[in-house]
This record gives sequence, C-alpha cells and structure tokens, in this order.
Amino acid sequence: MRNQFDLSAYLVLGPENTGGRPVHDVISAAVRAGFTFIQIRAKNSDAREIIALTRAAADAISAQGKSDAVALVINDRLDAVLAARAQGIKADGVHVGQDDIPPDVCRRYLGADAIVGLSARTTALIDYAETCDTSCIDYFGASPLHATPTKPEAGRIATGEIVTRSFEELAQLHRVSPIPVVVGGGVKAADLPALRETGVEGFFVVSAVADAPDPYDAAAEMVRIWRGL
Ligand code: TZP
Ligand code: MG
Repeated sequence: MRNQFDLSAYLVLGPENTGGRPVHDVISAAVRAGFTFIQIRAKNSDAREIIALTRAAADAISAQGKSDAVALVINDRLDAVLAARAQGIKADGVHVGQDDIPPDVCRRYLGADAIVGLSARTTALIDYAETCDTSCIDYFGASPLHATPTKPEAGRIATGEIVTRSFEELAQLHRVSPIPVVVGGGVKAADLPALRETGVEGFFVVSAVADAPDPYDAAAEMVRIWRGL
C-alpha cells in the first residue's frame, strides 16, 4: 500500500464525530462518493473498540472492492494497528503526531509496506519539512486551515492563540516537502478550490463529512470540487 496511496480526499473519524450513526456507515458513504483515504481517530475508545471500528471500516472498504485503492490507517495507536493486523484485518498503517510514538519506531514494527503519516507541528512546519528525516514517513498532515471545534487545540501556541495555516504557507510547504502533504482543520467545500491551487496532494476533514446531514452528498460534493469537475 505504501507506494500507491491517494491522499486526495481523506476522511478522519471516530464514534464521537458521527452524530450517533455507525462509523462504518459514514465510511461506506464517503468511499462510495470517492474518498480515497480513511483514518480511524477514536480518542475516547479503548483498544478493543478501535480494533472493532477498524475491522468494520476494512469490511466497508472491501465490500466496494476498494481495499487496494483506499488506505485505512489508525490515529496514534501503533498497538491497535499491530493487534488488528494480527487478527487478519487489513490496517494499512498509522498516523502519528510529533508527540506520539516516533515514526521510525512505527516503521520498524509495521514493516516496509505500511503507511506512516506524521502531523507536522504548526510552528516551524516548513523548517521541519526541509530538515527532518522523511525516509520513514510517507506523508505530512498540516493543520489547521481554520480553527475548528473538532480539535480545539489544533494550532494553539504557547500564548493560547490559534495560529492557522495560510494558503501561501501551504504552497511553500508543498514546494519544499519531499513527501506528499494533506491539509485539514475546519476545511469545508468552499475552501477546496484555493487549497487545490497550493499544490498540496489532498484535504482531510472530519465534520464536513462525518457530521453532515447526508455524508454521501457532502463527500461527493467535495470530491467533485477537488477534481475540478
Ligand atoms: N487534526 C488537525 S485539525 C483536526 C485534526 C484531526 C480536526 C479537523 O476536524 P474538522 O471537523 O474537519 O474541522
Ligand atoms: Mg496524536
């Protein structure tokens, strides 16, 4: 999966984001609408629940014959990825932040074909992209484009202020980054034309799809705009 994933339309979600609807139903709708990448991010769930969510997600992707096209990763929990894999679930990798288990350790445990994504810290993001060792990382997650209630701490600096990413900065990040970049944080359909212009490889969303009245319609609209259709 490592050499063929598509970051363009990336859904992040857990049970707390779907307004009571089953997570796998929202994933099904998004994948049907053309979403290309799924991350299970279940901050209030224990390991068993994360594994169950991952199994249901993998089944939803497989039911559409898209297991080789749509990547499935788990936020933070290297242990859950390993456990899911041990149970025969197709979990493609892990997404970590800079305070989580280091990407090189994830790589060592998951192997050469796994996807390891990293959220780059908001400050000094571009310096980081230019200087860090990206040999064990497959993509960067950059955020937030806008302050977002889904993750209120995204972009918060020492003073308590939220610092968002500008389109200029994202274009520069895209230019200097040796690996693909996906951008999220408050992203809505209306942001996509300008975001696309920056050259980044994709957008990620939680609420724009997971909290939408009709997740399929919301996802299809975003895919259509991103593809310039
Ligand atoms: N990482 C940075 S912002 C964010 C994550 C997981 C949440 C984005 O959620 P939303 O609802 O798309 O603003
Ligand atoms: Mg994290």
